Amino acid sequence: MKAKTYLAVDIGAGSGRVIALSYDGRRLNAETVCRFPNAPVELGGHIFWDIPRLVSDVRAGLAEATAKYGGNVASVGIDTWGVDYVLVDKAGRMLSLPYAYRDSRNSPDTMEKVFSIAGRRRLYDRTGIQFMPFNTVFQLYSESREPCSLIDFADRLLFVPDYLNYALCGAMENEFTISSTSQLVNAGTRDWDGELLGVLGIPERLFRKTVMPGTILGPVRGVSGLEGVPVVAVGSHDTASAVASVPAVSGRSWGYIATGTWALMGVVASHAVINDLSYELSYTHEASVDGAFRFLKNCTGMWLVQQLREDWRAQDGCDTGFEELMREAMREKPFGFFIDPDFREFQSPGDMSGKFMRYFGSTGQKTEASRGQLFRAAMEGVVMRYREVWSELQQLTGGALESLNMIGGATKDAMHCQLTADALGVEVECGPVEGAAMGNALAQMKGLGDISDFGQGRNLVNESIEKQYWRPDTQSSEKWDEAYSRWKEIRGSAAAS
Ligand code: LFR
Repeated sequence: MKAKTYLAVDIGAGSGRVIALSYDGRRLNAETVCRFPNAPVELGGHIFWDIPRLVSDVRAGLAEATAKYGGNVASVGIDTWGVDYVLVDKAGRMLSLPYAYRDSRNSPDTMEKVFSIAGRRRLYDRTGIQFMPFNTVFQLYSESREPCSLIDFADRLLFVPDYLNYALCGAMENEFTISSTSQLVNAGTRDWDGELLGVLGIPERLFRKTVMPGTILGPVRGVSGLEGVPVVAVGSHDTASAVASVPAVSGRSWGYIATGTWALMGVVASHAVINDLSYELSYTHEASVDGAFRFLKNCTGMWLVQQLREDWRAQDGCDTGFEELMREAMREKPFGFFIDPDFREFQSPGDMSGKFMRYFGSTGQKTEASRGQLFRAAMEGVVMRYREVWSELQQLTGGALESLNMIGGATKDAMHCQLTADALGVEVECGPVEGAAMGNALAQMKGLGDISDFGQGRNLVNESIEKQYWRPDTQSSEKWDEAYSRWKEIRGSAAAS
């Protein structure tokens, strides 16, 4: 067959990429066409996403891909991070740049206010979504309390990928997986929760019935050479696309970690698991590309080491690469320092090394640490949390998990993969690195009828990539057990202080 190319636009909270996924009838081959930065802009003490810039970078990236793949391009799909949104008026004009989810507006205080109106337990029982201060429900509540709320002028709410689709082809839709990140979709009806919206005073007119991944939205406009090529709604939430790419085909029940700035760890569940335990542990039920649930925990991923690197770049005026930093960290002794990666202070950008030092001080640890030690503490903290989540998942699924797949950018880091295997004591199957882009392409293929279902998609990814396997070092398991107990103690003391 003549090769077909699906263009996947995959944008994270730090950068975006256009990736060409070429299919020759047997394998799907990923090639990165271009990358562009995605940095929030600061205005009036708040941080916002620079949407006009993203629109022009996406167009430029697609034009570059078209120059290379020309007539082979079958379709285009866009995925991004979750929760953030654009409000548009009746004429389709953007009312403001969207707040970035790490903005200080999104604080636990707002969550408390929403709980006092909607009820914490009721909110969970209806949506099954993990409580995170930046969920759209809390952001919209903040907006509605502004003295001059943009909601009054808004006709529609479009999540960031919905808006980019609109800019590219003129279709204004709310895609299902990205909508599910809002905490406004009912886990039972799988539709917008009208009662919840009513209680919170958020107008229902902002939302439309969601469309599923694979829906053809309309032809590309304004990119020369691509006119007429369809834009397909994909798993527009990057994590939905990433999870769609997990090449789990062994028949064993599997869990996954979708790695990047975040680490999303969970299972795909056909039914919601909303009960006392999932509520207490605050597990999420975002939507999968095929309408099932991504029952998972949002854990802090590479964010901490990205921020440490950023600090040091600012201090030194030059950038040290990840490999170099990883090597420095590997030379340090294990378990010298402990941090809780989900500690609240660590969630906002800036001065991460200072924040680590203050954390060490307040939890009775040494307050002098080398860069290698800081980096190592971040990585070990991240995998300690994986270990905890893995055991919670076993509990929540009745001990059913037999294997673990890790996908996404951070599977390139040997240290990360080995530490994960060691911390969990399980073999970790890694790949694809380009998880979100591959999953994005699978939804395009589904929409165009090139695969019949997403199960076929997993098989295709499995045929297309070289997986890597990381086995736990059994010699060190006792040391990990001790360190894990110590890590929990320290985390407890930080929470108490
Ligand atoms: C990962 C991700 C997570 C989401 C976070 C914020 O890129 O999409 O799934 O919780 O970003 O939107």
